[in-house]
Amino acid sequence: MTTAASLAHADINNLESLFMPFTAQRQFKKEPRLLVGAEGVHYIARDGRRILDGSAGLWCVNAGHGRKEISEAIKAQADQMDYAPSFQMGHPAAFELASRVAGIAPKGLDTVFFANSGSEAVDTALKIALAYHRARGQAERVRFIGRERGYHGIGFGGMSVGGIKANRKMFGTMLPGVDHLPHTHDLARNAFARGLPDHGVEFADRLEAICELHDPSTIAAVIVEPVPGSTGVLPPPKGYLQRLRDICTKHGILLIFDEVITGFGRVGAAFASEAFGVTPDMMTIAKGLTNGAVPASGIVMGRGIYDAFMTGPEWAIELAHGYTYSAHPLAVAAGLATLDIYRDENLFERSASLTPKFEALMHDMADAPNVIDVRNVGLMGAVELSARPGEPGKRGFDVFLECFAQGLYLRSAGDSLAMSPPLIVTESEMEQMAAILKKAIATVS
Ligand code: PXG
Ligand code: PLP
Repeated sequence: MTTAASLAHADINNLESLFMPFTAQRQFKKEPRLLVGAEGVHYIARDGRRILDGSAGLWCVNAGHGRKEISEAIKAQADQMDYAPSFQMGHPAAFELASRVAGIAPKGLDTVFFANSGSEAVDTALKIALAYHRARGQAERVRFIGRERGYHGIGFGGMSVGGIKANRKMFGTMLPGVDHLPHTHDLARNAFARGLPDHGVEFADRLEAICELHDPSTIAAVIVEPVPGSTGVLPPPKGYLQRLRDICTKHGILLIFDEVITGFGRVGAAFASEAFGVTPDMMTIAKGLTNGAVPASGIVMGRGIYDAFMTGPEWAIELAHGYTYSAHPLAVAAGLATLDIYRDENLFERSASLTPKFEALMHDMADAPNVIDVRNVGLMGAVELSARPGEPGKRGFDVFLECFAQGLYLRSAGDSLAMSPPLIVTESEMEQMAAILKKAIATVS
């Protein structure tokens, strides 16, 4: 039997067979950072050290690690029914999870399609947008508008609407018919803003110009993250998201919020759309849906979108799209147990109530060396360092390595260090995290 102990001592003489995702793997394989256990807000490293998890894994372990309620639900489901086909068949818990998600989603978003990753959710949302317009006789709506510095996963759709140069430049021509809004990161006017910055609502007006350029009747959807996470936590300027909403509504364009990171309490409410009071036509969810325990994602949409497909003969498939593992029983079991924890422990409210302390700790780093910005909203925040000349991202990476050496795992995004602790974190654990980060910034020159 494979035990935790045997896993911890698995053969690491062969690190070469694995091609690692988004990793500087030659550096990694020289000095591997291996995790073998996790509990609460800590990882256990292979050398036995306890490492604070400042990023909730990859922004997904919102209820903290080692939740028995979740692992037991997964085990029970695996024993009862390991797999069930999701095409032309169903299992009850899938319907239950959809209605539970609808129950916490903003009013009007009441129908859920399941996929397995954020990337799949994004590509699904884009396909639903195209098919929705076509079903309503607007087949000419084929363009998508994304945003610079946006991250929407790595499928061809998500990469194309995404706005991260490094993620695109290796991969050729992308989807046709995609344009991008400007990003809203404005250091000159908004550096060290607390919460939503005051300046930049007018960045949304670029959408009007883009609509004019392409003819708005050719645009299917606009997709943005309410708060871009991967490019270093960029809270939206006050009024910005509402302005995007108004322009989309005016032109009959679907507005998609990619809530893969911002969903499930990250910004002090169930979803960012609730926190900011702006409701999209669809939102993509993943990560916190199952606390990261089993891959799962979804697209939450208004009934009007679903109904638009319910036209042909009743025996015919209405949406020619789906995944072998849509609503996988283990993922659904994990999702239901996760939503129970969020409810029973009031974790979305907890995120909101921890926000002032988190904000203070983040902004306390403003006077550390090389810090050019601090940003925060809810329990997501970032410290941005100036880039070393000719080495963009290297200083941030060095701080990441120093933090890990000092007992803190967190994400570096270029020269920004992003913090997004599990929502169960205590104030004193947040203090420990911030102290390590601040010291690491000072140590790494
Ligand atoms: N949309 C958004 C907004 C995301 O943040 C995805 C889609 C894609 O999800 P999947 O499950 O396909 O990875 C994401 C994922 C980081 C980091 O540290 C962020 C993500 C994934 C891994 C690392 O910035 N976001
Ligand atoms: N490739 C092949 C050969 C398949 O048969 C399938 C699904 O049946 C897929 C890819 C898609 O896999 P998934 O449904 O897990 O996305």
